[in-house]
Amino acid sequence: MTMEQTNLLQFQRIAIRRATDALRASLLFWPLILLNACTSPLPPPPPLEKDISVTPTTGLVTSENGASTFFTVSLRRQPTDDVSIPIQSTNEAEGRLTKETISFSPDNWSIPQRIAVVGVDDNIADGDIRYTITVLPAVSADNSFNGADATDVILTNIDNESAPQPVTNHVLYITTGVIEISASKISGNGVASLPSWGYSTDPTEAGTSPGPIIDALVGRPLTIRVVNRHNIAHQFDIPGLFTSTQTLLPNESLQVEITPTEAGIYRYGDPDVVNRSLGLFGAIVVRPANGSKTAWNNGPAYSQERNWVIADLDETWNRNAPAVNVSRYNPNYFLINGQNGFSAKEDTATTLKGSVGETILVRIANAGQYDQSLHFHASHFKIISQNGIKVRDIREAPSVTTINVKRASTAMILFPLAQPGIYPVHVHTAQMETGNGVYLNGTATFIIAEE
Ligand SMILES: [Cu+2]
Repeated sequence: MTMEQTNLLQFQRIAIRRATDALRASLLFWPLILLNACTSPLPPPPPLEKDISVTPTTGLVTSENGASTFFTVSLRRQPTDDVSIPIQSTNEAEGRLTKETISFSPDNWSIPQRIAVVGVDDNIADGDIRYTITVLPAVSADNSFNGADATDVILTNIDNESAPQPVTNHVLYITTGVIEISASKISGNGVASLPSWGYSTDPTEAGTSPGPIIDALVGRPLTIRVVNRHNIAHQFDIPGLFTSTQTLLPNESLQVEITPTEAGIYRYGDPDVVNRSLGLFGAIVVRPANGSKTAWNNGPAYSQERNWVIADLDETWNRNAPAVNVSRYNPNYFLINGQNGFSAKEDTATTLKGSVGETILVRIANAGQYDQSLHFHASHFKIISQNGIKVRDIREAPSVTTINVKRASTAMILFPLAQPGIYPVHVHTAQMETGNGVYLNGTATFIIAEE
């Protein structure tokens, strides 16, 4: 089958001899893959923006206390007819304009116009938020101005609520638990209860795997007391933040005292790979000291965040623990945040759900023994850090559709919700898309973008 510029919109017949469930499901993804692979010709260039001057275009600040600022718009030559330039705020909850259109006539064209932008207050500790005043293409009967699209203005609205301070004293109990695997709604297959090891914050409760996400701030001391309520010895570490050779016998405890210096996601857990595979892992999320919605201090901004702890699990290890055959690890479950695909696709803490135009920071920690190559449909995205190493300049980071999160590593990506619709995120290794052989019950979730 050949797709070309000239026949892109024509349907082509494809004969399918025997459609298995897997093939039928993957055919659903076909149109998306084709759309990504094909390009359309560039439209003719719009009139040059240089005839309309906007200054400044960056560095402007408003505040939730109501502080306003302004930018100046001027024409560089006389038009033959009236020129109107529509303007819009991309975020009226942070900054608003006092007019919607800038108008120049052949008489007043030489007088620059000052455009005020006013900071808008809210009662949310949402940090300093970047927004844009979009300068839309000019409308004029003078064809040499009509469609001229000047540069947009980037502003920051300073927050006036202090950020909520996360709890700084934590206790994690090492204990046992159960991972519940849900069934396919269509076939009813896949349900299972898998014994696991995990962490709990309450000594009377079962442990979860992953353990609870611990929130922390750069520069703020954090303590975690780890108590071994399990019947064998364990250790605890946080690669990049804390190492210890101390062995915790049953009922012994260990005190972690750290002050994080770099924002990001860190994996915590048992440094022994067997104990980790049986469920002893979790994540710490460190945010910038000022609580702003940026990946790190002065780093890229986001509007929503998600944290994914992914892992693989060999059921025979979990059922026989601690007597596992270390030379035979054949994982048959692949989980995001302890959930199989059918659950993760509906879990609001996991799905990338939001409005078109939002950017979601996804922090990922792979606690498993296998690399996971995650493919995001719908949009290209930027990988902004891997294993704590940040990209120097986000603008120069390549736009990709897949990230390979290596075993025992971490990564952060910025995912833009660019177009409305529901799209899959899935792993690009066939077996990892399954939960004990049930297709689509492995590593998978959804991107859900609303208009
Ligand atoms: Cu894919």
